[in-house]
Amino acid sequence: LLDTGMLFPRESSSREVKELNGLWDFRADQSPNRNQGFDRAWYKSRLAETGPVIDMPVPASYNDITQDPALRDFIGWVWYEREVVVPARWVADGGTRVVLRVGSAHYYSVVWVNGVKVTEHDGGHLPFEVEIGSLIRKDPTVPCRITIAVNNTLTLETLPPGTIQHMDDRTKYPEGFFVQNFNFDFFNYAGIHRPVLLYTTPKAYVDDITVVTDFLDNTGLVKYNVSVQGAANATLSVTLIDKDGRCVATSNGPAGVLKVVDVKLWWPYLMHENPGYLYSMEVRLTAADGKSTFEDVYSLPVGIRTVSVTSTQFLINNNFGYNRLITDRKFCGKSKGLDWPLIVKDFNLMKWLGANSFRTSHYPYAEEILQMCDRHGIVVIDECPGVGIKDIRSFGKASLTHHLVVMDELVRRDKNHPSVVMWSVANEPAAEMPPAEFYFKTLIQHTKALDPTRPVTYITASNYARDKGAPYVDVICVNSYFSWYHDPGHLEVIPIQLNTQFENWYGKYQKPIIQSEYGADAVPGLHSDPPVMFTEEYQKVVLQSYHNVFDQKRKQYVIGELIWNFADFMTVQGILRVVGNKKGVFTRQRQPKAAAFILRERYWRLANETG
Ligand code: GCB
Repeated sequence: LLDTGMLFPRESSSREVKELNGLWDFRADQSPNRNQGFDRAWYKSRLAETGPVIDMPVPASYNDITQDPALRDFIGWVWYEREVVVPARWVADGGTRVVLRVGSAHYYSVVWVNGVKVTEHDGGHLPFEVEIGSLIRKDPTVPCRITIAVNNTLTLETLPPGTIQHMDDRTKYPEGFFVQNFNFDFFNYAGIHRPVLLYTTPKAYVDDITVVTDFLDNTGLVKYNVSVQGAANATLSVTLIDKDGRCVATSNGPAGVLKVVDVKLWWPYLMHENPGYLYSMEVRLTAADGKSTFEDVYSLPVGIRTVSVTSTQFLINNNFGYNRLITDRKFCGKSKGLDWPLIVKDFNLMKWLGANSFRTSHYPYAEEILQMCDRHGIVVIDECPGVGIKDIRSFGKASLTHHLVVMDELVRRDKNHPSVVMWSVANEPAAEMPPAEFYFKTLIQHTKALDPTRPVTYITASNYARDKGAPYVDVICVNSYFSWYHDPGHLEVIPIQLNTQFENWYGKYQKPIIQSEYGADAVPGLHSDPPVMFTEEYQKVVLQSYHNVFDQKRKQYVIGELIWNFADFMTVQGILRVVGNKKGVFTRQRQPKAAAFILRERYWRLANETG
């Protein structure tokens, strides 16, 4: 298990944050083995001294930034560097920790500070950090040089997995030609995707906080655990503050229960007139080491709610009714880099639709997005990057071990978000293969041990009778593309095939079911009546036909519907895709297709039905 916390960096009276977003120097290592940067130690001096550099924005994917197809499709190590002037007060008193934090970089990262390697990280979607105080020069006029090398190569042991295929036939391919293969269709965008920053804490500090919430009648319960580093005998005081700034409960010590009289629960959007209610839990640490006294303050937003599953229902605060307003937000925009205007636009579009939920297909989204979900009452199925586990070799021991660590990192990062109501450990794995049983049993049990409070699932597209992991999930999540990948063009098969799908799964497992993907590509502006594939009309009819079946089953055991997809997104090039996946109900530029109006009408109608 991981032995340190990964609290989101927040400013407080004891903590400062300095963002390193903006332009960094950048170079892709184009050498045949992609290893020149390491062979020639590019981290030892300024990157500009060892070769040409270009401007690269951080956070962003590098792929679409230039007009160079070689950089768009680049596989291997790329190098980022920037200098930062560290405030003198951070190094002056010796009582401050300075931490370098990367929100995420895809996929494998190595970090140097002033030419000294400080950390590496395996995994493309979760944060990592390292204390760098001892490497910062005391002379405030000497800037601190940060170098980050990032490699996007996917192997059988990465998550998602992939393989590199070398093409040695010189009558067909140029010298050194190779391709990266994988089993997912979104473009493998790469680079430093989330903010890089420096933050400080005192030497004795709050390292991690875990909250689990509950309620009894109208008393809210916040069970908390705080771990401390850097002090053997720190004193902790904990205060819960409501939105009006009133203190509603207090406690002392590293663990306890805060009791909130007349609690305001955290509710999803459109399930309550006051969705996304958050308290603020202020943790105050005091410690002394003989010479000096340290005080650290960290404030964690807390939403008080419960989540539970029965054989037919998914309940939030013991209330059934969230089950029908689900959609799915997928990265889009220019790339995968954190993009505030796009995030806010997407939340506005979700609210316009009347949607109240999404799955983080197919990797963990930025913490900033989950914070928005907490505040707006958007319910999240938090999915790890376990997409495309199709090759039997990626069910091996090394892959499983890495997958367990990724779940450790994901739960550590996201465990306190009220918006996160379920973990998804994978998307469409080859769950009928024999090793899938042990793999998913282990993975799901591990996730439940990390977090006993949330249901765990994975998203399946396997046959109900042969899926080896389904016995271990709490909720069945099924993807299906009737009249698209199966029986293309035959809309009339949807009612019968979808009914059969639900009856088979429910009959075998008696667990609630979410339709976790369904949809059809629509090239905006293409029209045809009667509908044909790829037109807006065809997409509309596919959605409507699915909805008719959902309406028969949703009062029984179908607890959610997630269209595929919120918006169009870029994919690898291939004969199935016309400049990307067009199953969005919005275009990549966030304009509605005809199907968006179908959803808007439906979601608001359903909201008002139970509202
Ligand atoms: C799926 C995948 C999703 C794809 C989608 C499609 O089953 O889970 O990642 O984008 O199908 O459109 O093919």
